[in-house]
Amino acid sequence: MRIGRRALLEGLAVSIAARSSLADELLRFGGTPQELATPTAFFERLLTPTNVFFVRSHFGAPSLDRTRKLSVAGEVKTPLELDAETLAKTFKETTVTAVLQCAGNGRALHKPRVPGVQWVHGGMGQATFTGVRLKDVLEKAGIDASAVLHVRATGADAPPKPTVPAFVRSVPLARALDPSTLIATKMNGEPLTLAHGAPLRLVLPGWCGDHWVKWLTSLRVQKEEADGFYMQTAYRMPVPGETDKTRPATTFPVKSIIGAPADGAKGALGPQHVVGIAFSGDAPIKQVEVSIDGGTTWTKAKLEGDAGAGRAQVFRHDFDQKTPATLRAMSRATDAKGNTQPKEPAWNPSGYFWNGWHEVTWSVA
Ligand SMILES: Nc1nc2c(c(=O)[nH]1)N[C@H]1C(S)=C(S)[C@@H](COP(=O)(O)O)O[C@H]1N2
Ligand SMILES: [Mo]
Repeated sequence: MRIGRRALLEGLAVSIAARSSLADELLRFGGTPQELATPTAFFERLLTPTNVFFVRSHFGAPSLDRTRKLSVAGEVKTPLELDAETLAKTFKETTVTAVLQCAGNGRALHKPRVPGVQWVHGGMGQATFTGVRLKDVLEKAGIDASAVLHVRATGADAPPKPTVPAFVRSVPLARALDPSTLIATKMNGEPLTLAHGAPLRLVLPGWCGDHWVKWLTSLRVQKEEADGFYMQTAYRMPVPGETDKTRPATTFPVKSIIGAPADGAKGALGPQHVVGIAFSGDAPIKQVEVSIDGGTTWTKAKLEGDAGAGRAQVFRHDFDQKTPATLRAMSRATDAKGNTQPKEPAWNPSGYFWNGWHEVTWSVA
């Protein structure tokens, strides 16, 4: 079955070679190079290398233009036109470590199946993002921070034909003014690659990837949420208790993924190391529990890395296996607000935010 094959592919243990920006290790969906998954094997470390970092671009990248200007306009006192160089000279540089995750990551695991990119676990990664605070840029342009406003963002990528809607998004002003929201110029310490939005992209730690507009060309402060398919139809979740009402998908839920051992691996007797990453868009991770008896008993794993909302930590659970066996490990994370990864996440019509317990099976002899 296709899900099985995908899961297997995403889980394959691959060695990382320093290669071009779009590494061979990335796992391709369909025929386009713009839906590329990070192999699960990379989720045993804090930072996902850029050359295996998942890519999701609806229409493909525009040309690479590191001097492309970003305009800041709308309900502002002084409209601005800035390129990456001016931005870096004018505003203070900041770095955040954050998970970038597609809202549809895990879609292949929702039951019943939902059409769309069939991500298993690889529609995500964690990187450091460096740039300037969106807040500083908006304040320089002059905004009324007390008004109910939205910041509409567009990128330089164009739809394949005029009848296809452009990728236009907006974020509420309050989120735009959050100190963690950046206009990034660098990822993992290097200038942004074209696939990841060079020269400028939005970064919104804790919120799903569709808000992280790449190849940024325009920011417009306006009274309404942005119009158009990508804001009004796609990337929305049902509002609980209200029929036919939806709201934009924003904060991704608590989740953990086991990066090693790989599902289906064959290993040696002796020390076994279950390693993965855990994160929540809503709050720092409080604990990750691992079960090696099918969910009957759970042990707290060791956590590594700094805790923070929208930020992944590594978890580890070691045990010793003296006799040949087929082993199974399950992980479940809980965040500081008490949200716990469910065994079976709630289904939704677009197949967003799958965050069920992760399980791997391997054998030792
Ligand atoms: N301009 C533009 N920005 C975009 C997209 C796009 O198609 N065009 N895709 C979005 C989606 S749905 C996701 S999940 C992230 C993926 O970011 P990445 O390709 O750097 O991993 O970019 C977002 N930003
Ligand atoms: Mo996405």
